[in-house]
Amino acid sequence: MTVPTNRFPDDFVWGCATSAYQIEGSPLADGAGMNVWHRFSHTRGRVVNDENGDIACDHYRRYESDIELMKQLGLQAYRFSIAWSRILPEGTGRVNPAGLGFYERLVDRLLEKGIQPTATLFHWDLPVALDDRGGWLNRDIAGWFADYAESVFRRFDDRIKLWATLNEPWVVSDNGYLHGTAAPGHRSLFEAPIATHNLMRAHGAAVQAYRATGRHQIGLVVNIEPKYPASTSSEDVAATRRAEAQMNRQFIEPAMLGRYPEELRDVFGEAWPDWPASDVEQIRQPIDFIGLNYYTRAVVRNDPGAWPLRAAPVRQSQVAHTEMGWEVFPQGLTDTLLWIKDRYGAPPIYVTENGAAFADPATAAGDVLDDPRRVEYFRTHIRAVHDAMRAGVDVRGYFAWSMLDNFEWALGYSKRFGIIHVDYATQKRTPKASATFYSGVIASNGAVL
Ligand code: LGS
Repeated sequence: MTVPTNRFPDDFVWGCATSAYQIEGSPLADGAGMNVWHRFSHTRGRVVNDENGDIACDHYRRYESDIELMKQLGLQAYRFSIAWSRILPEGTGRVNPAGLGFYERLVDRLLEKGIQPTATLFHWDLPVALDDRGGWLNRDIAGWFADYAESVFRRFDDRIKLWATLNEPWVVSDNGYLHGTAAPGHRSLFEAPIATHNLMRAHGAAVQAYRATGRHQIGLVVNIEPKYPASTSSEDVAATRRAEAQMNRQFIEPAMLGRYPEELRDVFGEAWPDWPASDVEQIRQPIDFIGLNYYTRAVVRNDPGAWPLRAAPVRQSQVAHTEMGWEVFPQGLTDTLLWIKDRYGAPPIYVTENGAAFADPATAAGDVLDDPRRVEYFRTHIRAVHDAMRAGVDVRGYFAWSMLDNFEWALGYSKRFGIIHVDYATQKRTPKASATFYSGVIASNGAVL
């Protein structure tokens, strides 16, 4: 594949990404079951300002006008997630036709507008009925997930050509079961490895189900934050390896190579079991692409007090940071794409999320809200993708996070990642300069970068 010097290949796909609980609102409408993020955000003290996704961007009711906005931007693809609890209110068994109906209307409208729908099956909103049966700690969840996936594949595989099983399983295991900062809010060294393993078994089972029923492409979406040692000391180098194994390889490694990183035993100690070889075999299913979510890097030092990693990030002064406190480091995206290519046999890759939170001005000067730092973030990161492609990485598409400002999990509505501003009091959408910029990137296939 030759990549032109000043633009992207003709078949490169440009899109935006969102997730169900973060934008839809109406989480219990039309017979949906409750999900763990609903329960978590309705528990006092879990989310900043005790905010929740009850209304969010009201996209469940405004999807038609939102798709019109996507059309105006010139988006070629839209990555959204399907809420398991809308499809199967009890998590297993009975299918809720109204839940399928919402995604049916969404997908058909996207197609009408010439926008390719791309679906993620699990973006963290587990049905509470399943959490009450142990959730990701229950071995049976691999089968539950495969059954849910199959009912969705059956209904939509004729219209959805790109599927992802899980979004960022690291966040579920690490934030949800190890540190307790995400739903279901557990803090346990022993639970996290079990959650990891069952997430990956579920991924493998869903891919197997897809091979039996689906005809297009399926992959796994992982968050990767490249780790660089703070010094050349052997302690810092070892700490960097632990952090890198725990965040960056814990999930992709079993999926692609059929083994877990050695370092996980060093991180989790006796809490990291020996898994049956047959499980790991099931996890390693050939997949059609890797979805990469990239936001930042980390410079890492040894820190015996940091539980359980014994590693801590070192803030880089003098360089730009986003509102989340994350360093702006586009080179890390090029490095990560090259790393995936070299380590995992050059799979096709989609950048399934990339973006930045900044405090935007409260009001627009004209019709457009000015967000120069977000524009710069996109410009430099999209260039970084191009650099990797010039160096031989097979990147097929790029999805900006996010189409709309939305519910940023435990941070509530305090952080805005959208290229379109949302006024939560009125639900008014206002494009930011980054939306105009991204439209230009799409229209010129990257030539304006
Ligand atoms: O909204 C989420 C975005 C925002 O930033 C989305 O639902 C997730 O898929 C994804 O995790 N998202 C995201 N991740 C950035 C993670 C960077 C971690 C840096 C931690 C430094 C302390």
